[in-house]
Amino acid sequence: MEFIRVPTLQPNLTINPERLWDSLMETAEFGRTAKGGINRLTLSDEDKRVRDWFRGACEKLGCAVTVDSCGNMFAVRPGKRADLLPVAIGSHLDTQPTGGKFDGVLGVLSGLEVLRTLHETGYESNAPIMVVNWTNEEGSRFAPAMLASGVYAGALTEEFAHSRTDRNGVTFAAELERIGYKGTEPIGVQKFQAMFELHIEQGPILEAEKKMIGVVTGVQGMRWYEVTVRGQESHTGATPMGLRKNALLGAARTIEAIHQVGMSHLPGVATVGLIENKPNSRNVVPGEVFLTIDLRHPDDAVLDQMEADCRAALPQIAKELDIDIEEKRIWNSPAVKFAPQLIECVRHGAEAAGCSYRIMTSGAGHDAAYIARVAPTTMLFSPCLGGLSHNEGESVEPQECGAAAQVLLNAVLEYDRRVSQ
Ligand code: HGY
Ligand code: MN
Ligand code: MN
Repeated sequence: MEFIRVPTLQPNLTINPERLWDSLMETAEFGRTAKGGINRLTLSDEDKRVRDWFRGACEKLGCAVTVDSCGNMFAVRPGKRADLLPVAIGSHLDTQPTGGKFDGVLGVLSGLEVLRTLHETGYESNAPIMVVNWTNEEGSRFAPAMLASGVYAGALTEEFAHSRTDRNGVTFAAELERIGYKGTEPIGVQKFQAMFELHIEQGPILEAEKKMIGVVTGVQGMRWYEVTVRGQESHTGATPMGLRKNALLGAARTIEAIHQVGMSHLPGVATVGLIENKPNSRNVVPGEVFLTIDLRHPDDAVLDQMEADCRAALPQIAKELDIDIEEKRIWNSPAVKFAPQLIECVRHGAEAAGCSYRIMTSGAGHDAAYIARVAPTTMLFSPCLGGLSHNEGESVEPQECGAAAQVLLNAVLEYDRRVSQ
C-alpha cells in the first residue's frame, strides 16, 4: 500500500501513516463483526479491551494516564512549560452496534500518533499535549450521546450519568465498575486550555467535492425524545378492525409524521431509530410500543418549530386511533460555534500539509460540541467512502487517515506555538 507523505511545517515532524493505519486495524479487532465493522458498545468487554490497549500504548510513551469517575481517559505528555495547561486532542473509542472502524477511533488514535511522533523525534512542545478518550460518545447503549463529555462540561450531572440504564436495566455506574474504569479522580479535575477533535465527516460533502480536510466551524443542534405508544393487546383473529387499539399502527403513523417534520424543515433531519414492540407476537394486536426520536437542525429556532410540529402531530394520531402517546425530551444539545483561533490553526495546518479543504459545520454530534462550553475547541474532518458511517461498511483510505493526522499535528503545534509566545 503506497502512502503519500504530506509536507509539514517542521521537516522532521511527519506522522507515520503506516503506524497509524496498523493501530486502526489492530484495535478494529476489539469487537470486530463478521461484516468487517465494529460492535464495541460503551463499557462492554470489547470497550475494556480497547481501553486497556490505549492505556498501554500511551504509557509506553511515558505518558501519565488517568481515569475519572465517568471513565474518561486522559493521557498527558509533558511539555517544556509545566505552567501551561495541556493542549488536548480528544474523541471516543466506543462504537455503534453496527459501527465502522473509524468513527471516533480515528480521532483518538491520531492523537496517539501525534504523541508517538513527538516521542520518537524528541520534539518538546511548549504546553503538555493530552489525548482524551471520552466515555459513551455514541449514546447507543446508554442515552443520551456524548454523556461523559457532557458531565465534564457541566451540562449533565455525574449522578445523572451514573444512573443511566441500558435496555436491560444495567446502569452506567455498574458497568464502569465491572470493567474497572470507574476512576477515583473526580470528573473535571483534568484541565486543558484547548481541544482539537479529528473525526470522519460521516457525510458525503468532502468526497463529492474531492477535498481532503473539513475545517469545521460548529455542530448543529440536536434533541432526543422517548415515546411510549399505549393501546390494548387483543386477539388478531377475534378483534374487529374498528374496535382495535393498535399501538404499532400508532407507532407507524408516528414514524411517518416524524419523517415529514424532517422533510418540511430541510436541511434539518428527523429520525425514529429505535423501536420496541410489545408483546411482538404474530397473533396479538400490539399493546405497547417504545420508540425514539432524533431531531437536528443548524438553527435552534427551527429546531423549536420541528419540536412543536412533532408535539402537534402525536395527539392527533392518538385521537384517531383511540390510543395514548406519551413523549418526553431526554436530551437537548444546542447548536455550537467553535473557537475562531483554533479554526485558524486547522486551516493553517491543512495548508502546511498541502491538503485541500473546505469550511463546514458538522451534521453529527461530537464530544467537541460539549467541550466547546468549557474550553476553546474545534474539529477537523477526513472524508469517508460514500459519506457512509454508523454502518459496518464505513471506509477511509489510509492516505486520508495519514493526511488528516498530519493536519492535526500541524494544527496542534501551531496553536502551541501561538499561545506560548
Ligand atoms: O449521534 C451522533 O451524532 C453521534 O454519532 N453520537
Ligand atoms: Mn463519533
Ligand atoms: Mn458515531
